[in-house]
Amino acid sequence: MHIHKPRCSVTDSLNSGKKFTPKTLEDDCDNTDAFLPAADATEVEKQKGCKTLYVGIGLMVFSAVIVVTTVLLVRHFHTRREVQLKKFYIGSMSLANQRFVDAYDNPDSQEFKELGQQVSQKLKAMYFKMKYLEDYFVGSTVQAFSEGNGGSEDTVVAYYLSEFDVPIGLESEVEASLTSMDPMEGGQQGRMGRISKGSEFSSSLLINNIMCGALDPRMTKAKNASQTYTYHISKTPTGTIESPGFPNSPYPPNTYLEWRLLAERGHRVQLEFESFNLEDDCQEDFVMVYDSLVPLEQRVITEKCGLYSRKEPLSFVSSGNVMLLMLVTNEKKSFPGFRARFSQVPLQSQDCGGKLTGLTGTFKSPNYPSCYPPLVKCVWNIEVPAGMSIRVKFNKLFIPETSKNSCLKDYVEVNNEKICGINRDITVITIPDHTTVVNFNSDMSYVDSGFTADFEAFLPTDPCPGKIACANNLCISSLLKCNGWNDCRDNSDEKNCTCSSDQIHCGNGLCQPKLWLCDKVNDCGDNSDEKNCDNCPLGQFSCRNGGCVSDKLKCDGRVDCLDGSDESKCPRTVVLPCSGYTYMCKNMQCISKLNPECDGDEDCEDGSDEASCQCGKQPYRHSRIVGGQGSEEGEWPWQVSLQRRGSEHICGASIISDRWLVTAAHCVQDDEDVQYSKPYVWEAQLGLLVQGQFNKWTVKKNLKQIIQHIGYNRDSYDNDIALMELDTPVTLNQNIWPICLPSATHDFPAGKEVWITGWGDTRESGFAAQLLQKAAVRIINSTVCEALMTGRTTSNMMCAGVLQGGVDACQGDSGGPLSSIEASGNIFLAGVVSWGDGCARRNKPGIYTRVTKYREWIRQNTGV
Ligand code: 4AZ
Repeated sequence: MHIHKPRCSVTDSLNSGKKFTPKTLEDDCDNTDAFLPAADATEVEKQKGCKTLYVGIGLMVFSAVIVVTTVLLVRHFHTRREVQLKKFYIGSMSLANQRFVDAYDNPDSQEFKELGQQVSQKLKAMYFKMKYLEDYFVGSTVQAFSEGNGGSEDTVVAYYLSEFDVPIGLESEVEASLTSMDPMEGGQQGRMGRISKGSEFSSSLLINNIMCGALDPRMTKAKNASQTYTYHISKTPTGTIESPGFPNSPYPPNTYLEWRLLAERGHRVQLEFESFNLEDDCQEDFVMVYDSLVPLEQRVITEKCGLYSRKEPLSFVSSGNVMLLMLVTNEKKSFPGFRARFSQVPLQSQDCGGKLTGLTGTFKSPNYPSCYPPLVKCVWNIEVPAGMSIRVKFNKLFIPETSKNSCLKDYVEVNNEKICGINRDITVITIPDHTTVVNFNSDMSYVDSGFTADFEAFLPTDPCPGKIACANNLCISSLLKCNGWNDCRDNSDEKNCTCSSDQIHCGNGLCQPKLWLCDKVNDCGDNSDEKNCDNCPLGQFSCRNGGCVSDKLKCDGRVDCLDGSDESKCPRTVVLPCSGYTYMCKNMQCISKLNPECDGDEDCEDGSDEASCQCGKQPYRHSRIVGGQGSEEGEWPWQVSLQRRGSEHICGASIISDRWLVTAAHCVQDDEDVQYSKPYVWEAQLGLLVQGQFNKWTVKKNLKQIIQHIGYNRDSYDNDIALMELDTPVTLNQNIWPICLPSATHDFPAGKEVWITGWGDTRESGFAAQLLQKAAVRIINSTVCEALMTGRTTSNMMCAGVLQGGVDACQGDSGGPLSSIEASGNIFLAGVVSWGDGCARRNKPGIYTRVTKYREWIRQNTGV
């Protein structure tokens, strides 16, 4: 947004304001006193004639000064009020009784100019009837015309830009006046008002509806290039749009590009992104898609930036026969950009709504899992045999909502219940009738994937034949009741069970293994297994090492708990004697704060806690449509696949710098056939997602050296850590990036969620994964782990897993990272996959090398 240079030079009058201030006026009045000196009466008398003259001149000058000052003051205040902002508003108006002619596509044609002139005049006439608009209106230009897509054959839509010079402070009045031009009419029209009073205005145009909005200020930033391309899809049935330079070079900075897509009457525009990689900050570079030919804020279909994987459908459909794609870039970093394919689809081809009969059936929002169009209305009439009831299950739901649980925007409605939001779990609704109606409505902006649903008929007397009913109306096998697993997804199958002697009775009626008591994990779901675990009496603070100190000693700047934990989570960071519970800055000072690295605050005097924080960042914008455990491209850019040269994947590793990898010592242990400790045996594959699939972001590297920890014990797996040096440094990219190394005193508390990743076996004695897998597990209390692993763990190991079973690392994951996402968003290497009793067994966590124990060793050997 530019500040408009006012017509009267405001800066002049403001800068020279001193001349026109009341003080100057007083000064001038004071000067007039010099003409009336009263001290010498003779002199006064002697100079009588003169005096009259002086008084006359004095009065004239005085009056002149007053007049000039007043004029200048008035001007001054007037121009102050007139400090103006240049405001642009864009809009569209639908013109009834106008037949579209091809010449309207060409802004240089006589026809375009003539109709454009009429539209501009119409706008002027309308603005001149509105308060505020009349005073500040500068001019309008028509940008484009398109053929109306409604029922009537004869409509043309005009797209225009209107300019106003708005005095500062009156912006909202002008905006209100502009929006009052389109009074709300009917809920389903949303903010698109209608004006059907064309005959009121001077011009002969008849307006069906009009919509107007402020231009997004980000769009006025582009300084280098601005360009508009127009595609008539009737003439090019499908085509491709690429950002400039794609895929060979990054898109240019400071660019504003528009692609106008026009389909034939009775069609919609379809736009599918095949590749999408922009800067991750939508304030910098972004793509917008509009359900309009101009960037009207009310008609934004989507705004995108960042990186999207091919797997996620990024596909949009317009409500009418036009669409606008826009790319805006700023001066900073450039990324590869995008490629999108456009086509047109018949308006009526929408598979949406209809009659559904029978005992079961499925239905989904239009285009699922691609986005539904704006302004869509679907009605499904479900009818099951008389006497039966209906159960509707929404399996996935991606319907954006504006405010919490209000479903004011888009929604699906069953039995008068509106459903919206993002829910990957099942939502079940039962209808005690044999018929029901399901509605799906989208408004004119922001779309998403929608939903998939199925329905089934059931007898009210037997809602779950041969099964048991969950509280959420799902039916599950009766064998699943009280099996310790949440099969209903609302835990109702695990309630009211009789707990056995080796189980704890949770406050909410669940039974959980006794071992899980006080392990800092909320296993019951109501935290009752973690209550009353503090051994300290009331008024005492529980130190992390189990000790107790008076509550008053917490955060007093002195270490009172033997482990210093009474000073570690305090508002004030203090310098303390160094211990295992303080953080050592580069200048060797030790500070009390727990995990201060990269938390956004400079806690060390020398700022060293925030000095190297580019590590551990996921450039990838997460996809939501991940049903299973597959990773996305670039999600774990430090993950390495260690392959035996010319053979297959053997172990994982983590990138810690452009030259060094961390892996497990047991991965580089020689056996009778292969000397795994030798660098030439290995090939490191970086930036890989799917085994065997290479692209421009993947890199294969040879190794220069392998450093196995000297204390590695092949029997106990103690010190199971090794370093690998690449033969040449790797160029980091969005899929190849180092993970952060935690300081020696970094705390990964029991219960914290951490991520395991790898191409290892997907089940015990199973097969290796092709696609990089990921799973969330939790850090397990060392005492609990020691008991579960029958004393085979050491302090150099840490345990993580899901004790219910089912989630774990396995053969082939060894050497890979245990990634911990810290509060700052940086990801730290908490562990290295080491060993376990089988895979994913109940009460058998995975065992990981505790990386904090090796921070100094890594520094000494690699300099990282
Ligand atoms: C392995 O053989 C292995 N369940 C790695 C991790 C685990 C088990 C085995 C943990 O590489």
